Amino acid sequence: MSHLRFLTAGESHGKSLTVIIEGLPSNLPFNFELLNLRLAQRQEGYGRGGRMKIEKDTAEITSGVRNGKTLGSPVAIIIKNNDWENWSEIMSEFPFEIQPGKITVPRPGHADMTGVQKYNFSDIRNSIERSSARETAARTAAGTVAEMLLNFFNIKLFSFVESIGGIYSDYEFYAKLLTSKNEPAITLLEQLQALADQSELKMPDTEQTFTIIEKIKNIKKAGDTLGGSVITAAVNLPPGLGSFVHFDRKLDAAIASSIMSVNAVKSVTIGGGDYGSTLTGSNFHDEIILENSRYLRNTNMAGGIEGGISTGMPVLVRSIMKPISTLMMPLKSIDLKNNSEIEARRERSDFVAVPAYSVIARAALSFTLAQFFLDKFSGDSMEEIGDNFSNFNSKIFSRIQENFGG
Ligand code: EPS
Repeated sequence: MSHLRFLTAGESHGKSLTVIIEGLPSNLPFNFELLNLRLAQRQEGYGRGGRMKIEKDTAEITSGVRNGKTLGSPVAIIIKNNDWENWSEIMSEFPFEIQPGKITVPRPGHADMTGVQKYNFSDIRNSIERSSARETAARTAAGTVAEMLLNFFNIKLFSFVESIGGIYSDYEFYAKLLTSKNEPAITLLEQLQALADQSELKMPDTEQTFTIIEKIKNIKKAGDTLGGSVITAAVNLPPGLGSFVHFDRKLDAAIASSIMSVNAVKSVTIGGGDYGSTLTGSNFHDEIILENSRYLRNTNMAGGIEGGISTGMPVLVRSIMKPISTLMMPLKSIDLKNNSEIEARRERSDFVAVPAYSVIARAALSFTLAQFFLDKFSGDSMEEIGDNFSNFNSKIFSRIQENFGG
């Protein structure tokens, strides 16, 4: 498997987030603008809470990049938490001089209870800090560096909101993507992304945006929260990423894992997987066609992956984020200090984070695709990888003719 990997560190209200990306080749032009754009986009979206007014995420590159290009050494990125100054005593690394108030009531749906049970904590604050979705800023940074690598080879990434609180976009765009050929799907994705980039909800539909914002306002007033679904895609991938030879080399399984690991994600579907329980085989599967010396598909229910291997069609992923679990109209819980029944704790939080999640999902998909890309076309410099990539790509068709031609 590819050596490309990353590690993040950082508590939500600690000093900063750190990410180290290891296994990048040398000579990748570093797109500082794209990195800060993705970090800023992750902070946007109607429905965020007070914290996003405090933070202004920017990436400080502390190693691995010189003169605008990667060196092949680990790339380290720091993102400061502006909120730290309000938390420096509560989050101090040194023994407390005065013990801050302990949190003893776990919120349903959060990692509060599971963290306490697993790590033997005496303060739920210790569960909250690392399980917070603040960590996704660091993951977005890692994924955006991967996106730079993919962009270099003309592989483009897309991600936007499909629905929030059960209200879908007017356009039946996911069904269209699943039933389109390669080129029309790329054009449609470009159009949808351009629309989504202008929307406060990162949703390619201005009419529904208004209805949904009204719904979020009402939900917020009622002390409740909403989830939603996101479509994430990659185009211009070569065929041949991933493998069927072993379960841990399947591209679809790896994508599902990296997307599902984003906070609050409860469902991931590749292509038209959701329709697999109702359609017949002849309606589900994509016919193989020959277009400009490329074996492609007439439709894309497989979501660009067959047998755990990329087909060359767009990779299509639909995922679902559950509603935020911090409620201002709390559910019941138990106070761990005396086991009495009590309402769960209210605290500052987002009401809807689906637009932000769409940015994180793109980063998660990018990182996994870059791992599989480097696995197939491995090399120490971008030039060496480029040679391996074009050598494979330019010969796919002719090799099949040699192998099967009469
Ligand atoms: C989060 C709770 C909120 C969110 C946070 C995720 O933070 P706070 O507890 O400081 O109000 O704003 O998201 C981020 C900080 C972020 O950068 O996305 C949670 O409990 O997961």
